[in-house]
Amino acid sequence: MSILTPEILSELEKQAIELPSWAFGNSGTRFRVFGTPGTPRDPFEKIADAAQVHEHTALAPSVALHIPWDTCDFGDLRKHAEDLGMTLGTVNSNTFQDEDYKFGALTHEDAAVRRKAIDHHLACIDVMDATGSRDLKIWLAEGSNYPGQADMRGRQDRLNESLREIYARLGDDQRLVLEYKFFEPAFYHTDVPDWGTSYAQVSTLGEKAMVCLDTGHHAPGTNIEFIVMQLLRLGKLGSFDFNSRFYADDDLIVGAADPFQLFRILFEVVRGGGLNNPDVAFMLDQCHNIEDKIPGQIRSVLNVQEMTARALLVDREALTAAQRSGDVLGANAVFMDAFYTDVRPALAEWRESRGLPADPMAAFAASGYLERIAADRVGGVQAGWGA
Ligand code: PSV
Ligand code: MN
Repeated sequence: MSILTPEILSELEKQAIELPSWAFGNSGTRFRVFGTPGTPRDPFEKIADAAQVHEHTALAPSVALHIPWDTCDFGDLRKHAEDLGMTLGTVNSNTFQDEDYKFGALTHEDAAVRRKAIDHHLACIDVMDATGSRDLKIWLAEGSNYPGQADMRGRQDRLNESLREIYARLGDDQRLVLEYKFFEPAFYHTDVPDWGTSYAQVSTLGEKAMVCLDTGHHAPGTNIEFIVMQLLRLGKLGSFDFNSRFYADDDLIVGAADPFQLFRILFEVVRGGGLNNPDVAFMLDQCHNIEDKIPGQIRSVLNVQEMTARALLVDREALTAAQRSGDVLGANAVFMDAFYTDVRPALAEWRESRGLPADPMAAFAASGYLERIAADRVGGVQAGWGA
């Protein structure tokens, strides 16, 4: 008998993780962006690569777009995605790569710059209308570098005004998710640095505004699962950007840096009713600096699946009993037993029973897809940050 019960398997079967289109383009650090043979030259090729992740895992049926990086005919892109069995997901705005935004965008002192930034978001909502996307994700690279440089209070007020205008344009079935990040590119203050600020802002907008939690956007040592618990409790956890980090916003493969932290986060997701809950979108925000992009994404979605399985294995009854009776070590043992359970053989068997490869990494490597795109995608400009 498999260690994964039919109840657990039915939860795992419903799991869907959105891939970031930008993961398939070239990325790097501020020192160097490395190219890879076969890197997509346009959004159509990015979607084709994302479809490979889904084909081998049945875990990743949608792709998030970044505007303007993925600008194209969105009707055609939608059709292309649907032909490949994929959908277009979250639309990410970008107010961090334009000269006018040096001192801010939605918070800028100058009304003309704010207008331009708001209009960009309204254009993103037009994209959502064309792609059928539900969520607009806003991450703002806004803040200041020196004490006294900026009126932090005024910026918070202007941010709220700008967000209200964007929110007002959302359709009935559309949402806005506001992502926070504690620093970078600003080094002294950031306008949306933490979940509390994001929550304070989105709470004034309405029900269709939620918080986006990027797992790489906290100070070292932050108890991220506590934030997950609190946002779920408040009904304001709109989405995750999953990745992992050793130092700052490293954007590494999910679960690579701290698998136990991923387990703790997913346990709170399960505990708080966030698993397979349409209100809580699971996305990856991970960029590959040196590893092959498609298998990198396959590894990430499998890591999320494995840790979800382990989180579902926690004996909740035994845990609650131990918690209630003050059995500190007993409660911890129940928790750790699930974390230390190797679910990989059971997942491989289950995959095979569904007509999927037991080992998606090996199956993708054997498929020859990477060699094919390296041979076919000759000429043109490889996509990367800014394209
Ligand atoms: C910012 O660091 C971020 O996490 C946001 O989600 C951006 O949209 C994304 O990275 C891509 O640069
Ligand atoms: Mn992110």
